Amino acid sequence: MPVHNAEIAALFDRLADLLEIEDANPFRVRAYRNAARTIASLGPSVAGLVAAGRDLSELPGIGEAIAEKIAIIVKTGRLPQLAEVEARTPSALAYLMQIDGLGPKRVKALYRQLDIRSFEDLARAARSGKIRELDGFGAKTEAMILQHLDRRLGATQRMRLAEAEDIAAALVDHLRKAPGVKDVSVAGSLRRRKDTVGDLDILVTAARHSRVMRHFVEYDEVTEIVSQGDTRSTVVLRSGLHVDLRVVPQVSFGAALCYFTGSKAHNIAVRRIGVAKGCKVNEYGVFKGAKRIAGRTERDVYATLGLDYIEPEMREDRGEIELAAKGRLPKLVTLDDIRGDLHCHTDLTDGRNTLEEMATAARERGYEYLAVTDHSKHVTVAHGLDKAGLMAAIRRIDRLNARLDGITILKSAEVDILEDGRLDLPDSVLRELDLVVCAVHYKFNLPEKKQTTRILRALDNRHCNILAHPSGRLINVREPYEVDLQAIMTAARERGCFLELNAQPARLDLTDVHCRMAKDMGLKVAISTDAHSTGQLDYMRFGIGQARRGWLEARDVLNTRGLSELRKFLKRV
Ligand code: DGT
Ligand code: CA
Ligand code: CA
Repeated sequence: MPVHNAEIAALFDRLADLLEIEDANPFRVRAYRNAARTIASLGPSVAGLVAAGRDLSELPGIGEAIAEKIAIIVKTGRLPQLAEVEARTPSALAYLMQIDGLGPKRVKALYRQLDIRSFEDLARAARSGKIRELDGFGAKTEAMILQHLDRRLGATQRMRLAEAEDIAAALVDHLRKAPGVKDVSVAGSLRRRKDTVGDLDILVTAARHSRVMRHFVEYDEVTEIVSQGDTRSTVVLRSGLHVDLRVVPQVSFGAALCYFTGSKAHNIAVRRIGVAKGCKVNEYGVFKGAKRIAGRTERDVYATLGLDYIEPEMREDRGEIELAAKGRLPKLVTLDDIRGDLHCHTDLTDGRNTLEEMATAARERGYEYLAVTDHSKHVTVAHGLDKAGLMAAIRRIDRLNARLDGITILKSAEVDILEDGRLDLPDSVLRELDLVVCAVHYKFNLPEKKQTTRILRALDNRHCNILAHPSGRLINVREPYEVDLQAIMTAARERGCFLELNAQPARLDLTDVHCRMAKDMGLKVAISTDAHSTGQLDYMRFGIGQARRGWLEARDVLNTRGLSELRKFLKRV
């Protein structure tokens, strides 16, 4: 995968930031910043230029030394010098640099004036009110730092779904190779498609006396064996993720899968239903007295208790059991229901692939349409589009649509919502688009009322169709901004707008709970990948998982509609 310009620029920016904290030569710092700026705003891909053997030192702000570093980044994805500086930078400072709004100057002040090196130093200074006394800081900044520290403590323990899924897939492959193994199934929160995962739970069925446990603990990635038994073992993987493995007999597989898929709250509620019917429910089966009356499949387990089969994503004890008892469970949306993607980027701004590559990739996924939503100018990406740039893009799309069969590219843009709620592109060009996706990309820390008013005002623009990543959270990195989503959803429905469920694994925004809220008020959700490359179109499955957790059915989702119906939904009254 070629390294993208924005990534190269980010490495140089970070290097400049960390050097600045160290009081390095300001000319050097500036040189790296200039290089970052040049690369970020460069049209052609730097990786491409290097591959073509071009001399990068011809570019403004890029000398020979930096050109060499770029070549290394393109080759390895890394900047060794940055790793060196990172290694000697106290970890608390490197962390502080990533906090929105704290630039190198203020981090340097914390380091130089309060001698903050560790997270403990930082917490102590913040709690004792020392930070607010520094020049350029205040009580608000101090509170923000404390908030980040609290979050950091809680955040490091859970892993994002996508990462856990990769790790689980490799482990499942390994387990399938164990002699005597029959079924291997992932259970727990991963199977429920929760946005983050605490640990992996895996079930296998195997012939008696199989060597599956040994095979498990001998897996390459295992760094620690916490416990090893005949039916249950726990290990820690290199990634830090813990894994519980259980070996169960075939007759109990369904019951065990139910039990270990959880959630705990769901299990408890199911067991209560069992008790009411005079049955005992556990991981070995459903029992009437000593007799096992179900256990081989999950379906049997539920059916025996008078319940319809409940999809794993719904098993949270949020009302699903009552519906299952009445035969009134929703028919959850599936990947097959999706007819197109309504948010993606091309190499015109910060995507990796061309317009045509994206369109072809969408067609390969069986889609009928793809909305290309390159960024407007305000957001800090290479080549955010102004009016002229977007008009040119529109003409390109028209030409490509005329030439391509089997897919329609919808003309769109991801338009920044400015601080006062205006959109970053004039109505005269928004009018030319098939749909407008708008989003907040900066000023995340406005008070709730202001942030809400800002977004409501954006929805007031009659060209606006979809509000992208409505809460702005980045899992384990940034909390959602303070905003009244109820008010925004109400306004969106009244105005004929839609909210997005952004399927990027770090976003998954709307959350499951918010999807449910939207469904309950009759507001449709667009499940979109925000793909920055052709491969990322496959993130759709993460969006689908969260949508299902939010009980969404095909009819609750905008992009399950065919193109002509979609167009009707995109016409605001
Ligand atoms: P996680 O790992 O925090 O993301 O969430 P889970 O749901 O994977 O939880 P985990 O790994 O602690 O346990 C896996 C499943 O085992 C859980 O979803 C339900 C079941 N389970 C665990 N402890 C209990 C319990 O005390 N009672 C019942 N009924 N079920 C339990
Ligand atoms: Ca788990
Ligand atoms: Ca577990």
